[in-house]
Formats: sequence, C-alpha cells, structure tokens
Amino acid sequence: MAQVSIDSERFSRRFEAFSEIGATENGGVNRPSLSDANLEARDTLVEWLSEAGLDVRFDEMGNIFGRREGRDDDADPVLFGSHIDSQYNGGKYDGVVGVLGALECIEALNDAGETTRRPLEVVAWSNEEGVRFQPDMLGSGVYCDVFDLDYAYAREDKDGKRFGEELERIGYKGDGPCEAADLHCYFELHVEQGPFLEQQGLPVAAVEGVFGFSWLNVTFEGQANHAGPTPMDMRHDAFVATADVTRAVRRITATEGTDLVGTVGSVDVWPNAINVIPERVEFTLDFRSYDDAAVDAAVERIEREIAHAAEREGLDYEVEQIMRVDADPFDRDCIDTVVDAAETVGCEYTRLVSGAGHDANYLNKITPTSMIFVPSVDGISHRESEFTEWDDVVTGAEVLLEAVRTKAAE
Ligand code: HGY
Ligand code: MN
Ligand code: MN
Ligand code: MN
Repeated sequence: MAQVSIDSERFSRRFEAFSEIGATENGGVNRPSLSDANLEARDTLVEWLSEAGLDVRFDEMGNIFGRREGRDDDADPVLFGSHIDSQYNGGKYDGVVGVLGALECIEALNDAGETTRRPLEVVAWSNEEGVRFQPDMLGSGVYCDVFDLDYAYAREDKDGKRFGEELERIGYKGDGPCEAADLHCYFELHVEQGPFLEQQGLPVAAVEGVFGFSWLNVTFEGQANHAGPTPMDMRHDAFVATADVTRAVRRITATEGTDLVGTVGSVDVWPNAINVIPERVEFTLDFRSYDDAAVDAAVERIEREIAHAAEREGLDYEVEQIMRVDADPFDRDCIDTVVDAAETVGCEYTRLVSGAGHDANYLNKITPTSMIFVPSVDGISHRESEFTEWDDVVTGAEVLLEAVRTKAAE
C-alpha cells in the first residue's frame, strides 16, 4: 500500500491562495459570515472539494459538505472539518486550518489510492464566529438541533440584515435539510488560540473538552444631555454604569473560579458625541469556564451588579442571554484516537481543554467528538497577527489524517 502523506507544498499553496481572499493589509483576513469575501471563499472551497473528487452539497444553513464514498457506503461516515468565516479583522488560520487540512487529508488518500471502509465527509460550518450574526456556531447549532432554522434565519446583523436573506443573496441557501445524519464520529483540527502549546514547546494537543460559556447582551437607558451645563448630580449617564459593570467583571473572575474568564467585547454608545452625556449603551458580556457552576455564578453576580449600577445612576436596563453552552468533555475513545495518531505520526503531544468555542461543542452532543490543536505563536488569535508555524500545521494535518483513517476503518 502506497505511503499516505500530507503534501505540505500543495497544502501551503492552497492555504496561501485562500488567505488572499478578504486579505487585510496587516496579514489578516476580513471574511465575516455571508459577506462577499465569505462568498468568494465558499466558491473557492466548493471548487477545490469538487476537484478532489468529492460529492459536494450545501444545506439550508449553507453548511458545505464534501463526501468521499467508502467501500461500505451505508456505513455511518467520519465527519471532519471546521469553518471558513472569520472575525472582522481576524487571523487567517482560525477555522481554515481545519477545513483545508481536511481537504488535504482527502488528497493524500487519493494520491495513495487508499479507500476507506466508511465514507468520509469534509465540512465547512456556516457562521462559526458569531460576530456579524450572533450567536456563534449557528450552522452547526442548527445541524445539531440546538437552534431551530427560523431562529437562525431571523438573526440580524448591526445593519438589520437577516441571516436567511443574506444566505439567499449569496446563493448558499441549499435545498437539503440542515439536520444531523447518522455519524460515526467528528474531528476538528484547529489552532489553539491560546499560549499553552507554545509554552510547553509541543506541536500538538488532543483536546479533551471545551469551556462552557454564556453570552449576554446588556442595554442601559439613561438621558442624553449637554455635557457642559448639566450638573453631575443631575446626570443619568449610561456609560458610567457600563464602566461599573466592566470593572465588576474583573472582581468576579478574580473570585469565582480558577479558569473563569470574562470579557466586555462589543460596546455601542449612543449618541456617541464628545459633548453629549451617553443616553444609551448596548454592550456584550462573554463568561467562560470548564466549570459550569462558575459560569452560572458569574452570570448571577453580574446581573446583580447591572441592577445596582442602573439604580445608582437612575437608568433603565435590559439583559438578554444570547446563548449558554455547557462544558462537555469530548469522547474518551476519540481523544485516545488522536493520541494514538500523534504517536503513529511520531510527534510529541499533550492534552488540553479549549477556552475557545468550536463547532465541535455542538457535534459532541450528537456524535463521539474530539479536536486536534496546533500552537498559536504568542497565543494570539482573533487578531490579524495570528500565526502558526507551517510545520506545526502540517503535523496537525498528519495527526488528523491518522485519526480519520483509524476511525474510517472501524
Ligand atoms: O467565541 C468563540 O470562541 C468562537 O471563536 N466563536
Ligand atoms: Mn475558529
Ligand atoms: Mn474564532
Ligand atoms: Mn471558534
């Protein structure tokens, strides 16, 4: 049997070409969900999947699948992939490494003329990032029955455009139902987006689970007024309350749990003028931990802080929970398959839990799942300077290939 191996050159050429789509001046990418750049990336991926001999389809959420028949075509397939939508000024490795890495695994099997007992399916999930259309992991969420289709189609971006309409506009609102098929398992190769692999000087991690998280949208409503003549004790300043709550996030993460993290990431101030007291502020809260009780405690405490801040400043307020995902450990056998694959490849490895959310969170609810991480230089991600050494990307793809071959033979 011919040696099956990742072709680093071919993989790199594809990755560099893909990185040109929606490229920013500082080496990142700007391919938010259902944007024109995301459309160009989708079309490019569909072309490459077809050229690799895969049977390509996309479902009513725009999730793109490429299928390679198995010797036993009725067997449940091995599914593997990630996402190709990006942050507004994001990194070019986030998600793409997992999708093009999966395609490269198919090419390696094709080159070697190796068939597999089970069918293989490569997937690119829609709207993983949740920055243009909240919440994130929307495509895999509908597929895994976490969200219903109408909810997803109705999600609006900041300009009031709806997900369903934008999906139709770009021509990726497929006919096929977005619902889970019977799967044998799911793997996702992804950059770590944190500092631990680099700190340990290791190229690969078998991922044992993903932090649970809660996303909240908060609105404070006060009173706009002139910044000059309005005495301080007559003000109802929505931004002062926002600042109080932001500070409270730090107090909570310092006391509610060892790995608990909290972020105020998006803030809209209205009317946002130098000489007007802010009337309305809409901002987001993102709490995460591998301990669900810590996330729940943080949400409870921040909701009290929000109420107190509003009372102090004489504001109205509203809190909307956009999503709550529990931390679920991945499947022990899939994790061990990744570990065995790393040993077959001959690379050093460790085991990690992911602080970043991934489509694998939801796939883990319906099929045995694990992930493979490769290092992020300086732990940077969701930033244009996101970088992973190419040798590490290739090693990650080799581990993915071995894990997929193992499971496809079962
Ligand atoms: O928020 C996340 O962790 C993911 O990048 N959507
Ligand atoms: Mn990602
Ligand atoms: Mn991301
Ligand atoms: Mn993610």
